[in-house]
Amino acid sequence: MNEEGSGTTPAETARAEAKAFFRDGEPLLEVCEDWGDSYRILEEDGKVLIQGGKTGILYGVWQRILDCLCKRRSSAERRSPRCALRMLQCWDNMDGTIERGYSGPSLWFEKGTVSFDPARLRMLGRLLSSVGINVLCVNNVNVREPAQGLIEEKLPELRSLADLFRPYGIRLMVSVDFSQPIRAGLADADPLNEETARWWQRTTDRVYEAIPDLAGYLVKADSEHRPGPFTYGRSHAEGANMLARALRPHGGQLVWRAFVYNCMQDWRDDQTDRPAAAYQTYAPLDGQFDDNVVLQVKHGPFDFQVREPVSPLLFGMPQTRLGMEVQLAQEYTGQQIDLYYMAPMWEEVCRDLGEKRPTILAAVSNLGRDACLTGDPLAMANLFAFGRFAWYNEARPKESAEEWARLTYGFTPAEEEKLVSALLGSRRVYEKYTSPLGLCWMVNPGVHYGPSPDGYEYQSWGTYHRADRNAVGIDRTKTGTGYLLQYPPALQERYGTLERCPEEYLLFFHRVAYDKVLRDGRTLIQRIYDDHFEGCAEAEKMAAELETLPFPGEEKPLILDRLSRQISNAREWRDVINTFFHRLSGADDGMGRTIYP
Ligand code: GCV
Repeated sequence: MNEEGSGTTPAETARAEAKAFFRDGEPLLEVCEDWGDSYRILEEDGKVLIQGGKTGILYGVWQRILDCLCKRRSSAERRSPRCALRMLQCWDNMDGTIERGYSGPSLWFEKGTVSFDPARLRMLGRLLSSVGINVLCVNNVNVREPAQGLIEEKLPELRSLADLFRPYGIRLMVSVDFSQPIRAGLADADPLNEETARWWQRTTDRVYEAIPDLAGYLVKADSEHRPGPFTYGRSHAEGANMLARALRPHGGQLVWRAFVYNCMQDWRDDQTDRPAAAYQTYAPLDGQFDDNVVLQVKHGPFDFQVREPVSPLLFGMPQTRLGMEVQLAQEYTGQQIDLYYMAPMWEEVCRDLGEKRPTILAAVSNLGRDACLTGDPLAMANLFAFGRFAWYNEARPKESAEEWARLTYGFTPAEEEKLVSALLGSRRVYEKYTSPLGLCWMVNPGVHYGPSPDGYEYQSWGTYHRADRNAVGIDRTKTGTGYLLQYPPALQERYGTLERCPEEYLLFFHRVAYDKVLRDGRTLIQRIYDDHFEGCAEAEKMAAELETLPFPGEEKPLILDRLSRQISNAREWRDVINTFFHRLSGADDGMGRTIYP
């Protein structure tokens, strides 16, 4: 991307981008005041007219550019985004580190201050707006000093970021600390204390004087030791509404995360079931949140595992504005070393949600200061696909992978086919060598990369598979923890019996004996062995295919390095997990392959 095209309003940016890209054959642009993010592209007698709202006009220009690069006609339909809020949430700390970041340091924080290369951030603004992102939350949800200052003494620094992204139709959001009034000298942060509410109102008024179009606040409360309303015996509706009311006069949104569970569980306690926690906390509060609150729910009930069923909370609060959170940062899914294209996961979740498909989406960012922005250049496919998924109802994983590959590399059709099929198969391959059949949490604790079958088994995080010499998995049906009952009846039916439960979720919902014969005729233990052997072999094959592709000079070494690390990782997973189950079960592999004693 070059630097041309940065205007002061999105419409000016749209004009500059169109001029720079189309040069002589510039399309006509017409701003329709009340169209918002919508646009329409009309082609007649060789002339092109793009009509769009104040931000929609920019999306229209990006789409026209994309259509031209993909050598296809533009649709004449008026297009509106599926999601009004298409948020990228960055877990950047002000010391420059990124929680769960795999792409180098923060692009805008360094040594406790806001510090950035304006040209690079303008490039980023173009990139994000070109995929349709319209909200950027700049700091970690775990708000630690000095990030609290972003809405106080460091407000001018926050403003410099907002000014920079505004021309691209991107509004800033900031993560705030629920206990922040205490930092300012108040006795407590009780949401029902009028002093607390007044403090937030004053502070928020000042924030909006500096940044009138701030999208709002993001809050992680009472989660993993963060402060929250529970300290004062208040509900999360009371906590969220107090903040939402400070934002309301300014049109701001309060995004409240529903990632609440007991992270101090005793592993001996088999009654507390972490996946059930969010629903237990929030479903009773349905209808109590103000209408500028968004309750942001992770797509699965655990925490971005390789495969999880859809979170039941996404069905359970019809009177609440719900947003769904996905994670582009590959915390549990290969850390931007192993290839893992995520769009098929989102499609699967939305398929199960049916008409409850969310219209507010947030993604945890996978960006950093690395030259290619995403550590692994191929991880950019996830950001692209997320933007398309949030904007276009009909965006499909395959289509997004093809578009991204075409726009990025301009390969021959055969080469493009290889890349797209690697992307589309990558999730299943990763799942097979790490955690097939709904196994979760066999990662190394803390870092979350590489195998450690018992690493989380005797810890306080509620993360158990409870493998013993006879069986593995947790019964979450009504004969077990009862978690299944949080789902609507159709999903209870689907997940509730061994016969019907999709195999990918088997050990998530059921406790199964190793010698149980599964639907495909193999025993559970044989499936565990087979999946790990196959996943590893498939990773090797995929790497061999990708190595033949003519990636650009600066990317090739990065990609090759990651492919070879992926193969080592896959072999380690295969051997560690198979050996773990072999030792426990005493069952030999029916194929006589090497399992280390
Ligand atoms: C930002 C997981 C991650 C944490 C993260 C947390 C969250 O537990 O490991 O790093 O904290 O999710 O989503 O809040």
